[in-house]
This record gives sequence, C-alpha cells and structure tokens, in this order.
Amino acid sequence: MSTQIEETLVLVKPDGVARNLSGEILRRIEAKGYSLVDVKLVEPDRSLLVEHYAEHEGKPFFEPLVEFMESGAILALRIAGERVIDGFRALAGTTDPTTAAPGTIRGDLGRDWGGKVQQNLVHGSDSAESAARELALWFD
Ligand code: DAT
Ligand code: MG
Repeated sequence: MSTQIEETLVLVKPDGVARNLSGEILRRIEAKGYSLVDVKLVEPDRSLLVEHYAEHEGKPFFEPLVEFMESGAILALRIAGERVIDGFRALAGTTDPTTAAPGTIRGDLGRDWGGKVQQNLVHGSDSAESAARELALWFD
C-alpha cells in the first residue's frame, strides 16, 4: 500500500451548491484530514461536462446528467492526502443517494428528488488515471 500523497478532483454538483451544502461538504473533507490545494466556483461549458463524463456517453442517463450539471454553479476542489482518491469516494458514499450509507455525504445529505439519481451532491475521481485526467480538465 502506497503512502504517497495523492490528489483527486471533487465537484460539489449544482444541487450541493444550490442547497448551500458546500460548507458542510468541505467540513467533512477537512475533518477527515485532507487538504485543499485549489478551489473554484465554475459554470462550465457543455463541452467540458461531456469530456468529463465521456465514459458514460451513450448511456440512457447521460443527457439528463449533463443537463443537470449545466443547471447551476459547481464548486471544483483539488484536494490532497494519502489515498485521498479512495478515501473521498468512501466519504461520498455509493452513487444512488437514497441507498447510500448513513455517515456518507450522499447518505446523510442526499436523496432521490423526483427520481433524479444524478442529484447526488458530489463527484469524486474513481482512480489515479481518472484523477489525473479530470484535474487537467478542470484546473489546468
Ligand atoms: P459516481 O458518481 O458514483 O462515480 P458514475 O460514474 O457511475 O457514478 O455515474 C456518474 C453520475 O451519473 C452519477 O453520479 C449519477 C449519474 N448516474 C449514474 N448511474 C445512473 C443511473 N442508473 N440513473 C441516473 N443517473 C445515474
Ligand atoms: Mg464516476
């Protein structure tokens, strides 16, 4: 197991920003012991979102997902720490906020609003390769 410091991309999605949960989400990240490297509030072009979610292109939820991500401001975070990629995914909880475990961001703060699974508050990169790709997209 590596003890190297990793970096990952976290996005507070438009539902999180609109519900004023950015501070609560940041609090959990900081309380876990991860550090903030860079932070910005953005309203990205559709092309960035399509690129960001390229792995899901063609799936039935792709279009609603991109539309949702275009619906308001997003808080993009570059965070760092040992094993932060897996660690943040654990903090976030599983994809469906209705069944995500209590104690997680999605489990405590999210739910299925009108059948919209995409409204799950946060994104976190899922591997070292994704983190490098996504940080370059959002921050470089
Ligand atoms: P995660 O965000 O947990 O990495 P993912 O990469 O599989 O999940 O999917 C990206 C986003 O797409 C996810 O945060 C919410 C949405 N999504 C995934 N599966 C979905 C589904 N079956 N129906 C509706 N939205 C979905
Ligand atoms: Mg994903």
